[in-house]
Amino acid sequence: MSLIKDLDSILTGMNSVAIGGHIRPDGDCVGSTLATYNYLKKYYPNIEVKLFLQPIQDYFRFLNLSSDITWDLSEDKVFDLFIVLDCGDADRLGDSKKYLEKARHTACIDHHVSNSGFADLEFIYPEASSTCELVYELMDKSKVDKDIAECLYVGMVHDTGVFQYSCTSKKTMCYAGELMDKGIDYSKIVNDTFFAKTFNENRALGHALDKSRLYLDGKVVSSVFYLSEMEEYGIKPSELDSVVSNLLRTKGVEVSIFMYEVAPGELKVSTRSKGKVNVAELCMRHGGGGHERAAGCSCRKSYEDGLNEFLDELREQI
Ligand SMILES: [Mn+2]
Repeated sequence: MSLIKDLDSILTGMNSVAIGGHIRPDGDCVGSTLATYNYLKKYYPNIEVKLFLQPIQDYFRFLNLSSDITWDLSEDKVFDLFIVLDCGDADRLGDSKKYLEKARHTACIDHHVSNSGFADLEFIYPEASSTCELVYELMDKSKVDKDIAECLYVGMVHDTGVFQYSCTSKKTMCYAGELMDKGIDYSKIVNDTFFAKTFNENRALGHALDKSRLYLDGKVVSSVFYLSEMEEYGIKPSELDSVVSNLLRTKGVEVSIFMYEVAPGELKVSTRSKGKVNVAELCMRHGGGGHERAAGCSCRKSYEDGLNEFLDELREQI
């Protein structure tokens, strides 16, 4: 295992490179892989490069060369180098892992605390806000053009909750400022990829907030959404992603809980904390997991019974 000095140094002598990220790619995963892909396409035209990712959200499609992303894994190819980005575990690559296993060289650029160290070349810093921050650090900054800057900015915005979460550092802000200098439409990027919602999503969010109730002297807020309501509002469960963080904005609240039905009799539980309560521990006791301030699990009881269990456990901590 050795440390990556810069991106250019690991590309010299390579004829074929594969780039991959985690399954169900988020903004940082899409941004870091596409930034690297654009860099190779522009400055290393002689390298054959492939970018393997599962289908991405429509709002990331404005990024340059996003249409080159493929999940066609039928070719039996041995790449000179496989670059893994924003992925702490080889299994989270999904089926593209087979190219990693056969590649002559492997590199990993990542910021997950849990990274198991599976590549020959590494650049892993859990304190970094995003993988995009690390990718920018490894690139020759004079070669970062507007297309690459847009990709990197998307990743930083998404993994910091628009520069809000505690992972945001002075360095993050400095890098973001340098990317703004490349002429990107930073305001549009934030709105279109992070805040914008469909009309139905917004109406459903309003309904979920309207149904919310306070518990434990106003320290916990909770709401629920059933399949019948999703049908009524014309939305999918994945379009309720922002409800739980919106609930947490309630003044005086320490923990927000949002449950939504994913199949008859099965609720998905999503929790957020402002910091006093470790919701990862709470969800782990119910077979789930996550981070201290954002975690989830499943519930096969009624909403009322499930919520009462959580409240009993939270009562001691709050
Ligand atoms: Mn990330």
